[in-house]
Amino acid sequence: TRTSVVVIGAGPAGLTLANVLRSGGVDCVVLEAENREFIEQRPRAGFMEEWAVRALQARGLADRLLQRAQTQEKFEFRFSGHRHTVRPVDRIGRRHFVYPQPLLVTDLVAAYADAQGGDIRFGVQDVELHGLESEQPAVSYTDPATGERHRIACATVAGCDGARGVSRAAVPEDRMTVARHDYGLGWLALLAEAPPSSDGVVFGVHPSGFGAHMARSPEVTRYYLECPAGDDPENWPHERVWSELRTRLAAADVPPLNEGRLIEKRVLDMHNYVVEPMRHGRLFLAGDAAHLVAPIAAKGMNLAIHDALTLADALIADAAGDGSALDGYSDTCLRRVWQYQEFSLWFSDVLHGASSGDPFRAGTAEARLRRMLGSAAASTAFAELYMGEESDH
Ligand code: RFL
Repeated sequence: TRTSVVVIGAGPAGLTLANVLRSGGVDCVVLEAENREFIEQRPRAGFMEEWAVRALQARGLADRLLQRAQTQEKFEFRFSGHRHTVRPVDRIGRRHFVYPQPLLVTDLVAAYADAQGGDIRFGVQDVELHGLESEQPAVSYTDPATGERHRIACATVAGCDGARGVSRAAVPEDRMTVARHDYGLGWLALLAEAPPSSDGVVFGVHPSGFGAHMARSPEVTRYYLECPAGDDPENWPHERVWSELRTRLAAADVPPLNEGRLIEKRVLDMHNYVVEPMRHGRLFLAGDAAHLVAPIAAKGMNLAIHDALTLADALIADAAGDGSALDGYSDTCLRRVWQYQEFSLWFSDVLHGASSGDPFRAGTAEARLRRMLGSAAASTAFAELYMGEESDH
């Protein structure tokens, strides 16, 4: 077979790219290692920045999202027994949309495969990339049903296969740099079958560790607890989780937390990386395949969507004879990526200083918090980054 673009990976990056390419008249094939049910249920992100929602809306990809997503207009910091509310919408007029990633993935698969009749192959195995530095690259894979190898010739390969994919590994080591940062700590990521206990995000900054509460839906709430990197989720039985959450999210005059069954419990080691450039020959990397940003500031999916829209527009222009946007793809994306990485690092210091065991870090972290809460300018600057940079998309 032959197509213009082979998209490896059906996460937010690959699916956004495939939808926009197809509407723009560029044919593509999507290869996904998992099956459809699996990717439509994999729990992950929840916050979408407003520009991303508007950009998907402009391309007809946000109908269900706009019907179902809640918006998040304020968040709260709790420390030293007090609560402090920030309302970014009052400062910069932007809000977060709360839309769980599996719902977005479900909508994007339906828009591409069902509504547009796009070609997406699930459960593919042993994906390999070929001839990336030639004019005739190709991608091969094993069909799980028949065990046969297939090869798709193409003009462009889009590596959208996430942090553990194969695309990045296809780039020779001396052709890219990988910048890494390890926070040296973990977050226990929890989903509780319990209604939210607050109508916004709550960040608990506490000497025994950071804790967070994030509404996901009327029935489900996401919580995070700072823990040692590499910790075993089995060390966190139900009672310990709820007792730590009560401690770390405590403040005067707050209602008790709504407790419920824990339906997800996994430890995320907090680290970041950035691959530069995000291109090698005819391979373009997008989303987590190119850069991982620890979920501290809820940026990963938003960056994935930004890359995908930038790449889709550039490939459509390239097909029409204008390759300049494609040449600028990596630089354009990396500017936003580094802004968001820097913000994550800054925010991590604020959230984890109190529990670092280092009184100097604890002091400077509290100073940052107080500045952010006490100064309109500092609070606006925070809101602009937390709510996400504006975009032309
Ligand atoms: P994905 O979503 O990982 O999709 C990659 C797809 O590629 C497939 N794949 C392969 N397919 C074929 N062949 C191979 N060899 C393959 N290897 C892998 C995979 O099965 C998968 O379907 O990457 P993408 O599209 O770049 O999207 C990135 C986002 O998923 C990620 O950045 C976010 O989930 C990060 N994140 C958050 N981002 C936000 O913007 N806001 C949030 O609130 C937020 N919360 C989170 C998060 C990530 C979390 N985890 C689990 C790390 C909360 C958590 C707990």
